[in-house]
Amino acid sequence: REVISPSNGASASAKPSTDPSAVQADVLQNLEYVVGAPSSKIPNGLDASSVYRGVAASVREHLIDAFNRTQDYWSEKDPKFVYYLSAEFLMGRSLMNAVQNLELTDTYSQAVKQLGYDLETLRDAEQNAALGNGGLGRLAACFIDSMATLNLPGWGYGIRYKYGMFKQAIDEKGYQQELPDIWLSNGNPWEIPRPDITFKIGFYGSVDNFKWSPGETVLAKAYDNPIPGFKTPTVGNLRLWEALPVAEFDLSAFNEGKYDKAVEERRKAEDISAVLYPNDATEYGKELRLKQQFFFVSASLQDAVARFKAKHGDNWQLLPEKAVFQMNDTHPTIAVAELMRLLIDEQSLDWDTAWGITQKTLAFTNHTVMPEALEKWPVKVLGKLLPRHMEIIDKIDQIWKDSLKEKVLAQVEEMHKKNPPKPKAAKPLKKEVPLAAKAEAGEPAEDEDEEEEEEDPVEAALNKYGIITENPWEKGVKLVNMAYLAVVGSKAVNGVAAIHSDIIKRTIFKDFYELAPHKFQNKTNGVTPRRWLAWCNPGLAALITETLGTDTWPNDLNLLTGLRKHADDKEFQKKWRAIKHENKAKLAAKIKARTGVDLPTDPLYDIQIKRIHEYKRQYMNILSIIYRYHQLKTASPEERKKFVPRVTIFGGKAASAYYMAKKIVRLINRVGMVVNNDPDVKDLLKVVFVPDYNVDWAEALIPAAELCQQISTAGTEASGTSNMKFQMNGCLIIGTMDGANIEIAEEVGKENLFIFGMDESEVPAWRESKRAEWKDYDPRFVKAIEMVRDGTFGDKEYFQDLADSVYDMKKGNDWFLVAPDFADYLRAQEEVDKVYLDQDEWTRRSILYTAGSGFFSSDRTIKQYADEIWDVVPVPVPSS
Ligand code: CRA
Repeated sequence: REVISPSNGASASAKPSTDPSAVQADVLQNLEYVVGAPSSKIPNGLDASSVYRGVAASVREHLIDAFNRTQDYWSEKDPKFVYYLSAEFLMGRSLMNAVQNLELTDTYSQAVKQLGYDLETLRDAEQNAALGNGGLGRLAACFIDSMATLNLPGWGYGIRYKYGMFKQAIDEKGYQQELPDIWLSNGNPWEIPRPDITFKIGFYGSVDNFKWSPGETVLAKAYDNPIPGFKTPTVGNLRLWEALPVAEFDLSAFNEGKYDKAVEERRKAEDISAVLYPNDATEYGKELRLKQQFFFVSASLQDAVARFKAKHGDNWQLLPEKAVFQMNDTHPTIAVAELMRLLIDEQSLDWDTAWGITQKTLAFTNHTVMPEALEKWPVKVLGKLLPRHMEIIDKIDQIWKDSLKEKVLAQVEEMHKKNPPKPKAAKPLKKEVPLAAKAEAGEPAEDEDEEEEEEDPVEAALNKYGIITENPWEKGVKLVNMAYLAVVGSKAVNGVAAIHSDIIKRTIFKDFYELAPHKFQNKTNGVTPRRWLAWCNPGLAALITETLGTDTWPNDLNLLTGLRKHADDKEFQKKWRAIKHENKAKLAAKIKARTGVDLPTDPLYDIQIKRIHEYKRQYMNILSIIYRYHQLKTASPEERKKFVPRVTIFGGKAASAYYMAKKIVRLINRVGMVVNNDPDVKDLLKVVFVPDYNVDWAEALIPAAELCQQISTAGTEASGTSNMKFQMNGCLIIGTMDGANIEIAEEVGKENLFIFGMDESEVPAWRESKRAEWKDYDPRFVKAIEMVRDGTFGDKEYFQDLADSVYDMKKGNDWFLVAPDFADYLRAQEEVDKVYLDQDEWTRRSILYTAGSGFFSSDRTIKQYADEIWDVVPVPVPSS
């Protein structure tokens, strides 16, 4: 082995070298002086984790070098910046992404090879940064990747959670277990601590004549995470905040022997950035959560405002020309009140001026129409934690309601003209609550027997659209509707796919839309084609580059349309298929290593990976597999021969308090245990649940998938983003006309997807009336439910209420339409089998999927945000 001695290599002050020998020397130096590996052990005798840390420390030098150049340049040019405020950034691993984005893959591969390692092995030594739940958090990660790649001046702002998304284990009985994610235990080479950048964050206390005296104060300390763009010297920034006590240690308490009290401050402060709430698309409603939200929002706004002030003094009217804050769902929406507070209380602006600036500086993205996920804070809780903000919100609400009055009066008069008021108002219908909401938000207080007081219709309407409203399920309890606050305080409001942006205008934000239609926009989600195609599927990436004759497609994904003309080419199809097969084999090996299950590589690989949720209908998928199993068990030898072999893979975490989701996880695992061990089944059917699904798993699963399940009840999945990742990797979709599936169908041709089920316009009527009369259960559905009930998969008792939830209308309500969609779902599944038998046709479609995926690059999404909402232009950093 050739080993270059450290002294030949990098010098402390020089720019990091890209020559493999010098890089190797640099790695050795970092191993010795950063990792602390004794030189006697280098290069042999070191474990992969240590070598990984040495390599990461070396890559970090390249990142920091370009990061400093970028940030200095932007600071000097002073362009408008976008600040992406998000409670979640689901980054995954950084080593390979950094090396590849910096175009140093060959350099580092060679350098570590000479030390006896390969980059692939080192890659696995890295912990996943799982500071997010699911789609929303991963979207934020894709967005900052695109911002850097497009040279857009901008930063992400979030929380440096000490513990990220819990680790999921599946025990031998099939239950989900949650374990803490101690992701920082080996340090984090991808961050730069900034002990000099801190802000004070206040909570509680009192307000006297508009002056807030917080009762508790903590420090927010910054950590910068450089975000490399691809084929550009630009390196962006993700600034995450850690909570620390203002006073480190109470010495007098310590001296009195009160050790607990002495460290109490520290613990109380650290709690704020300790854990990520493991809830996806659901509200959690805990005071600590609100504390987290205000903590990172206040730190980020103070930081940006301070930077503005350092450059522009008190010229606050200029703020909207220099900064825009994008609020990622309702989690950061306290920003509306905090920006007002900063401008009024700290910078002495008057209300109207501050309000004008705020409304031009903030923008809001809504990610869901699930009522339980639209955060509403009790006035009591918000008022106690943030008394000054509550005052500000009160005033915003008053002004908003005043502006509504005229419209509401006219509506009521109109209504009275058509329908003269009856002497006694009819009792409102009981609000129907999806099971998910019941499980996670707790049952609403029922006070049905109480006589309803007659309400003034104007008051009632104002209550409905007010930012502050009465809780419909709990009399006398007032709530702050954070989504409404965001809509009123923002210059733009967007949904995340065409259908979703349309639905929010008709439903949750109807009145807001009618009053200010110009605010409402659509920004269909996208994903970064670097991580989700070029890096995770090197085989396919190489074939694409060879076929298109260019390697620039990851920056210009519409070039993929050039693949269309090869879709029918048999030779090309063969190459395409071979790559898929190789990816399947790699995945099978990984699954074998992690779960012990042996998977054949010839069957159709059918994958559903996403958070476990009733609306995503993993339950419907497993019911169809249960039925398939039944068919296999009862098939004649002739029928068996016609079976199209399938490997069905699931992955996803259930929120720890989500009762039904946990049962679904268990059911899938139990079905797997039975099916995979049944000698009758052989290789015709396999059911695997990959434990601890995360970004890393996704990078292995998606390139191997041939069919993916995007089967949410129409109207419930705002967009979906795994659908786009699968599409890029040539995976066919079985799905409903929901979220971004609709736009994918437009790009690929609807006939090339396996579409089934009710569409969005049919769902409400079904829920309201048809369901009550419906008796027409498909016998195959009845059979599958029976098998859940009769103990085929063990634990009869445990699964009864899961069965009831879609079948027994007295006990459940099948809110997500599993029963009525089931027959059409099976029809689509049969169609899948039929097409899979024709491998050329399957491959033709697969090529068309990838060819039609250009629109779903997050570069396109971010360009649209920049042009249509942010008004931020690229500022490319000159190459040094
Ligand atoms: N759960 C939506 O449900 C969407 C992502 C990103 C979600 C997905 O359909 O693709 O956001 N919503 O836009 C959400 O988190 C709070 O709401 C999601 O990830």
